[in-house]
Amino acid sequence: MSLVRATLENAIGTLVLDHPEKHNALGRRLIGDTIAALHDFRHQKARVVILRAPPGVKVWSAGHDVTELPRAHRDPLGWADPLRRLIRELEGFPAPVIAVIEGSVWGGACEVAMACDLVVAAPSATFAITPARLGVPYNLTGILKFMNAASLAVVKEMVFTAQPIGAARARELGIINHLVPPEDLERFAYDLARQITANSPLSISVMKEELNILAGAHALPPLVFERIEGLRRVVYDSHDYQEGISAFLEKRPPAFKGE
Ligand code: LCV
Repeated sequence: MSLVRATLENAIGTLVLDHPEKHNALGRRLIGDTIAALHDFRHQKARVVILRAPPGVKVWSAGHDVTELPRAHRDPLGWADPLRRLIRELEGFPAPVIAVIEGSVWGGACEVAMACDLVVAAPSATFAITPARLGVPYNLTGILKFMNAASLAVVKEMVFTAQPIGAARARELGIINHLVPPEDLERFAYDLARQITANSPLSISVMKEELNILAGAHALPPLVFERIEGLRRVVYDSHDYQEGISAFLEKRPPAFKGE
């Protein structure tokens, strides 16, 4: 049984993340179902996709499924990781994806929301970037996604504290496009979608790709890239990484030693 519900009407695809038992934790099954639905929408030439959780949820997504993270000595966010694949699918989708958000958004799910083209959120939405809470060395394209969504100072605060920020502040900071009362959220999102479907899908598709290419256009000398990857390896090879994952799974606060 699929962990997502996908419908298509008037060229607007609706994709509902629906794994409440794990708060829509982004595990390989949920991500696989989401990617399959996106492929289906692409085939059916959807002109907009709305990505949401069921109305009224307390948690939009709890982020990467921590139980599926490697326990040690492997990059937890490597190229083939399901979360990385989902991010690339969202950015590569040939039409705008609108994230409609109620409830809390954690870790990699923040990147998913920011990989969408527009974000419409209710006042209940919160956003927490959590790698530091788990001892995870986030990957470069993910960090760049955050930097394209907020100022450097804001990204540093969110990454270093791992604390949630609220919807009103996220709106102020431009992380979300619109802050809408929950009772108006659905109508608002579909009105926005209809504004987009009324325009040229070819023109929008190429401008989405241009914008994403330019947003990711940061020259990085191979030496610097290799240094970053070496530093990230020190982290995911560390005791702290294993402690962060174990503490989460054992439902206790982590005791990081900095080694
Ligand atoms: C697996 C989960 C999860 C989960 N994975 O309900 O960005 S990075 O680098 O950090 C990246 C690696 C990443 O995204 O990591 C994940 C970051 N996510 C978080 O830190 C959020 C972790 N979850 C929570 O803090 C709580 O679950 C929230 C606040 C979301 C909801 O709390 P609540 O008390 O309502 P539970 O914690 O009881 O969760 C219900 C079940 O879902 C599991 C959790 O272990 C529990 O399973 P059991 O019923 O078997 O105990 N769960 C929640 N989040 N990310 N499993």
